[in-house]
Amino acid sequence: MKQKNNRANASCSEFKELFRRYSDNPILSHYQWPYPVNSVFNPGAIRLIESGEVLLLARVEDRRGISHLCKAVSHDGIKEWSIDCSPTIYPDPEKRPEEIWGVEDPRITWMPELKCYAILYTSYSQGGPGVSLALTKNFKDFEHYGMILPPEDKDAAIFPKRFGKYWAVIHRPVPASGSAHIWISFSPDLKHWGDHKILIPARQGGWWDAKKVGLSVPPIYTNEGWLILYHGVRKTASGDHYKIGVAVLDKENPTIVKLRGSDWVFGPLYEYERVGDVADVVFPTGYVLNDDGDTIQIYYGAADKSIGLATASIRELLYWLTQHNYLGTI
Ligand code: BMA
Repeated sequence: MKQKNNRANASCSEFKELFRRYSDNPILSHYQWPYPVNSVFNPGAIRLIESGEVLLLARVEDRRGISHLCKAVSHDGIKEWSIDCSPTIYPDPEKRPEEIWGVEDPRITWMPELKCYAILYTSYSQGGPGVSLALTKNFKDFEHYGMILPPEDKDAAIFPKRFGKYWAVIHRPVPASGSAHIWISFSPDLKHWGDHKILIPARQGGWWDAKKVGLSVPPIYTNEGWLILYHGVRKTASGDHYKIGVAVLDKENPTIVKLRGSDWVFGPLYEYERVGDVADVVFPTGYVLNDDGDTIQIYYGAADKSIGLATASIRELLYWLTQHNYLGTI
């Protein structure tokens, strides 16, 4: 029982948080927006290939309750954001009926082979939320692929490379009954998706990630494999509580989960994370890697209202995982 010994040996003073919040959180909120909106949260994030600047594509909920995506760019990804004066990706139900109730929660990946950025986002259709794909080179012109995975499905991101001939997407369908697990699917052309497999199952019973799990930020390439941050949702008498956990997938075969942490590593703590439009939510959707090749800046929605920033060390997360690995679900 390696896990038990580790716990017994760790004194309180040795405990160090793996995610470290920026002292001036939240870094972006609806007060800063150049036009009237209800909330700004769950942003996709990417370091721009040409300029090295950090681009966030925030989910912005307007005062009708319908979301669009709006970009904000900054040199250091912390302050002095230059925010688009109007929506960057606006739902267009005439061309894309699946977007009738908005577009939400983007995840961005740079695709070296295609020389463009891939954005996976939730389209809120009359049949429920599904996963849509758009490609872009400049975040001004977008090639829309439409809904690639039908409702109910969300929390999707694409890997930056093919495995053999196939692109791979991680996503989270919701079944009519039972638990909602994280899945992986493959496609030869980005349009037709198959070979669907459960990747990270929700645990059961009293676990923090029982019943419902979903991918957070896009998969992070490391020497040990693909580092995955995911959210777990626990149903409580006072509503759903969101916490963040970590796992590692095999580098060459991402259907293999090598490590999965037993404990959550990040959860709602401060007022801006505990009080908002939805209480007790931290919801990371984007990260950028810093110049040291180890520190990641993680961007997260706080209580479905504003955007927070936390940093973590890939090395520390991987080491922690080796000490807290538990692949079971019971
Ligand atoms: C999820 C998504 C997110 C939201 C979260 C917490 O299901 O809808 O957009 O941030 O719930 O409300």
